[in-house]
Amino acid sequence: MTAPRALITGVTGQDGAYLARILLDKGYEVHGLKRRSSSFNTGRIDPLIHDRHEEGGRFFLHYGDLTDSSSLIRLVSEIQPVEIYNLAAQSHVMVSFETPEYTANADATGVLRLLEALRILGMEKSCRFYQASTSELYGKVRETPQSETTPFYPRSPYAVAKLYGYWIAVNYREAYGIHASNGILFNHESPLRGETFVTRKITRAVAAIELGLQKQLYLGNLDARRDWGHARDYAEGMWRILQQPEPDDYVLATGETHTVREFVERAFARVGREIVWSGKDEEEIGRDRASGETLVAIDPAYFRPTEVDLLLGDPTKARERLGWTHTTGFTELVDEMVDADLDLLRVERHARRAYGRED
Ligand code: NDP
Ligand code: GDR
Repeated sequence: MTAPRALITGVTGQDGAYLARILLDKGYEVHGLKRRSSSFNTGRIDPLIHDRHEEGGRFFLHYGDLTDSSSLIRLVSEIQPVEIYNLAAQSHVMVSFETPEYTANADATGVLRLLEALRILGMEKSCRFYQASTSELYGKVRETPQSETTPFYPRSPYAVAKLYGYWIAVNYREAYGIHASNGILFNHESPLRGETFVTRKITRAVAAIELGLQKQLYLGNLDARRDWGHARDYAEGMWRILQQPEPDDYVLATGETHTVREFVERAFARVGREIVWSGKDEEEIGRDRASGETLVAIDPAYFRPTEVDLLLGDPTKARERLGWTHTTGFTELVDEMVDADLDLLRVERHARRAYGRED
């Protein structure tokens, strides 16, 4: 029996790396779209890359870009996937305020380009489509917990672009009968999370402070609340969404919310430090109770022009229809990320010493 073929855009990102592994384990032949970069950008998927000179590999990478229709049409035509997971995006909310036009091109029009590729190639009935939608669509809080029926109110160029992506997937489903589904995923993190998202920024800083490589951590809004889960669980949910006989839209979330401040506290607790807060607003600081050292301070540069204050998802539909539920809770997630960053920084420090770059 030939292996089902999947195409993952954004395969070099956090979710792409987890999903590629899950699909390979399920017996798929996995094709990933990667962008050209001046430095290596496959660090997260290197363990999956098979030497193409050897027999038996089921994981293939192709150059392409969501802003380049012709590359998308050519790739979809050559690969003939039965499932496309569209994970590629300029995914940083704060960066989207600096690059709004590019963000719209990749995150909104990029979705249209892929769906059009399916139509142009006559693959409306032969290929299922997953769109990486987001809890950022809910934006300005009007009801909690947020479910598939909660109205959207996006609060950033990123979220507005994703709103287009959401609706164009729904429209192509209704207009052309494409099996296109949206996963409305709440924040999910892991040791593979990009270093500029708040969770990874915190766990990396905690590890660096613990190893004496950094003195302080500067953050923005400590009061934002997020529903944080583990990326591995959410990648499994993406696959389950595409296995449904009918396309539909699903919230994946833990149903628990925590502040950025709580994340900081747990991350430092993992290395045995207790944070005591004092001061207000931009003057607020977090001190180590034992030593009195200031470990956390505010840098207003990280405040966003418009913020999403509270995200809390209701995953009931995913639980009932997909049998999906998260398996990693908040504390376990934070601890895993801190431990992984400690390991990583120890290896980096060892390498620097070995090359004589550090005493
Ligand atoms: P990452 O930022 O880790 O990965 C994004 C991926 O998209 C990378 O592979 C990146 O390539 C690629 N990419 C960016 N722009 C383009 C482009 N123009 N053409 C082709 N590829 C491009 O994001 P995550 O893995 O965390 O998220 C995956 C998807 O899910 C994204 O669409 C994100 O918006 C969405 N999402 C994420 C959530 C989360 O909490 N993680 C929650 C809800 C939705 P490169 O490696 O070269 O930069
Ligand atoms: P988010 O994730 O915007 O929710 O988008 P991020 O981790 O960037 O921010 C979460 C919250 O933390 C606050 N914050 C900071 N954020 C960053 N990045 N850096 C800081 O120093 C800092 N200090 C405080 C933010 O203001 C915010 O409230 C993520 C992305 O993965 C999106 O692609 C995805 O769609 C959503 O999650 C769901």
